[in-house]
Amino acid sequence: MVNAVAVLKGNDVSGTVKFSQENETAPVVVEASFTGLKPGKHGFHIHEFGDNTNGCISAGPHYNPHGKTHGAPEAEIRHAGDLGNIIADNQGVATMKIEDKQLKLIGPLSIIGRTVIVHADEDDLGKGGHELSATTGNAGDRLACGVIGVTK
Ligand SMILES: [Cu+2]
Ligand SMILES: [Zn+2]
Repeated sequence: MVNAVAVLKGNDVSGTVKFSQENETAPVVVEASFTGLKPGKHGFHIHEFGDNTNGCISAGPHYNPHGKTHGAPEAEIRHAGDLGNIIADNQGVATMKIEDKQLKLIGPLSIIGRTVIVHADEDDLGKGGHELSATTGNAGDRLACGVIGVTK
């Protein structure tokens, strides 16, 4: 079992995202909770770099080790880092628990040391017809980010 955690901090938004993977072939369980969001959907991704030197911008593009286009979490063609949207309630609170088959905590494609980001806008899952749909889902600004680290 490998466990990892990211603590996200932004101006208004904060949250925690926990990851665990039982073994090399098991899906990764992702458990996220956020406060301070605007009600509605917010793009939620793993970005390539664990670098927050210049804030969330330094985390680079979506983690995409297989050179694919942006997509929905359940799609075959997606970035490995594409986790879709989290949905905030009227109090700005969002919680989510999913299992993901493309993320890894074990092996050369591990996401440990990379960055989790929550965005201002909805991720259109590649289907919005915007010029950014195929790369970012047009999810807008990076509201909060945190680097994924090993935990017990
Ligand atoms: Cu993102
Ligand atoms: Zn993507």
